[in-house]
Amino acid sequence: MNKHKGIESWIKECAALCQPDKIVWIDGSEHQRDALRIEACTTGEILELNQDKLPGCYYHRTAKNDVARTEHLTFICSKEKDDAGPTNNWMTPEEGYRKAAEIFKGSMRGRTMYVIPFSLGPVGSVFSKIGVELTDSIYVVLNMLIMVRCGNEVLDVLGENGEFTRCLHSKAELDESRRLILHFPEDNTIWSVGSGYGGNVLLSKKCMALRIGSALAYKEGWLAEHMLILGVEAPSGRIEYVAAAFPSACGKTNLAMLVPPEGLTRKGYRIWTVGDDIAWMRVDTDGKLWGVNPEAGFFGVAPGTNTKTNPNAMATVRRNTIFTNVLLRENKTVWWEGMDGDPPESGMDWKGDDWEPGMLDANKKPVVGAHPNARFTAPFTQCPSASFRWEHHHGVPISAIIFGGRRAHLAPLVYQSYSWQHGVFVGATMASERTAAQYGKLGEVRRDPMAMLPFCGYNMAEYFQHWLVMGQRMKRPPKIFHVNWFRQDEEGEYLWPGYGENLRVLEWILDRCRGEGEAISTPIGSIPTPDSLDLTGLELPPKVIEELLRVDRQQWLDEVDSIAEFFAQFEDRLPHALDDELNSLKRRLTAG
Ligand code: OXD
Ligand code: MN
Repeated sequence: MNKHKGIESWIKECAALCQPDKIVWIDGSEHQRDALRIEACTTGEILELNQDKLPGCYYHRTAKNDVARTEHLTFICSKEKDDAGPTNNWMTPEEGYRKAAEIFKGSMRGRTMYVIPFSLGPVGSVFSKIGVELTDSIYVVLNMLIMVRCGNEVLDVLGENGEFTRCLHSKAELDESRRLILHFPEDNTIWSVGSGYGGNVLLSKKCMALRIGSALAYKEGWLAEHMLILGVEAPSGRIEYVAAAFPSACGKTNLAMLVPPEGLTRKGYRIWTVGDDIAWMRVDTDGKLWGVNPEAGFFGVAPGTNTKTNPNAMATVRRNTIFTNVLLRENKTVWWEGMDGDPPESGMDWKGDDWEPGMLDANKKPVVGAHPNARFTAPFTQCPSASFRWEHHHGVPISAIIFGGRRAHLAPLVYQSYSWQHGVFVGATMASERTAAQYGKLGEVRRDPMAMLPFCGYNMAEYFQHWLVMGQRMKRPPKIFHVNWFRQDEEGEYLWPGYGENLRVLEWILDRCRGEGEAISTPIGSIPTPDSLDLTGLELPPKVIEELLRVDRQQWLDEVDSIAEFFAQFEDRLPHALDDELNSLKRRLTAG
């Protein structure tokens, strides 16, 4: 039960603003969850799926105008604009509270306000943080019960005076012109109104674990990152962990749950999933970086997921899963583009309209059954590759940090940075082609430092500086690498098979971390020698490998110009070390 006076008075304030009919505390019990499921099925907020085929699974459709994160409506509200930096939308806290309060006002009339106490990270760990989300959506409550550790046990840890992040959400009218996702790092507060899409409303995730989390991490000296964590178990039984940052919808979940290709499984390799989206990392007394996954579930992109691309995800979502904006079959199971087998003969699409394969819209474009950003929300522990270290309060030691993007050209399959500082430069200059997880033009290249562009809760120039300082604080910092699984040939065909085969690249990366594994120096970093990648059982002609690892000096010189342009926006806040790295890269590219 709650003993915290601060929570009580804050709830009163929020209730006075939103005017709910009722306030209900989420205690974390199965009994309460079941009752909420029944209530949401009765109102049509969710739909019960076929319980024989998909036990414990439910279905939800968001509003048609509310299917992805709305970065243009997402703001950092700090007193000084400079503290939000040039890459964030900014408002003063006064303006933010005033504008959002107009929308929140009376928005919960006729509705219930649910109070969800939650812990990011294992409950009670000194590394964990507590948040409380107030919401008028049962869909949000049911998702939060999967995504984070919720309920009374969290309140027990919070006690009478503990610090917590205040998260207020209301669907309000679900009107895009009255939607705002606001972060107040100086007040440890999040206000989200007018949306029902996960990335905007499961406030533990992008809003707290990343935007507010990164601001807290900067203040307190740790890292809150948009990264998966996985462990590679070698035939000897040794397990080494890597953390990897990729922009949204670039395969983080697939990589985190990787199944080794047959040859490597036979050798004795195995992957352990620690997290698929967010890593919180700290320097410990051993001088190493240790990471935890603060979440307790997966909020993964469904389209394209199948037993070939991600068999572990397919096994994870067989029960106790909420499916959002996928296709609903007549037998009350689900389907999405890129799932195994043939499409169903008919069904209801993500908009709730009748659907059949081959349908074309008014512009003669195929009508999809599932929205490209359709999602599954599933408990972490259901994943067959879930790491036994996941609940460990201390996390896992990180040997390597990997940055990656979706680049059809330019970036080779893998390269290693020359130092921590160079690695920070590699992360800071990451770029990727836009995917369906964000609004905007698909395919357009955007620079997305450390995959944190939409998630850094403060000035990104300070964030780069923070990364540089973190490196100095470690006796044995992880080595930093860059990968690109998406390089294409002239016909637009992918050169690298990806998926389970990516383990071959991870093997080389970990070899390098141990001081083993051969490499060749290039102007951009060290790439594998052709025979240092274990390609047994993979029939890739040497010419393809050569192309995958090729560094095109002219293309990279163009990249240098584009990086300089990107850096210019940070003006004199940009750490000199990054300018130095850019100059060194240019020098290496133009030398000999
Ligand atoms: C996500 C995202 O949902 O990055 O993880 O958009
Ligand atoms: Mn993400």
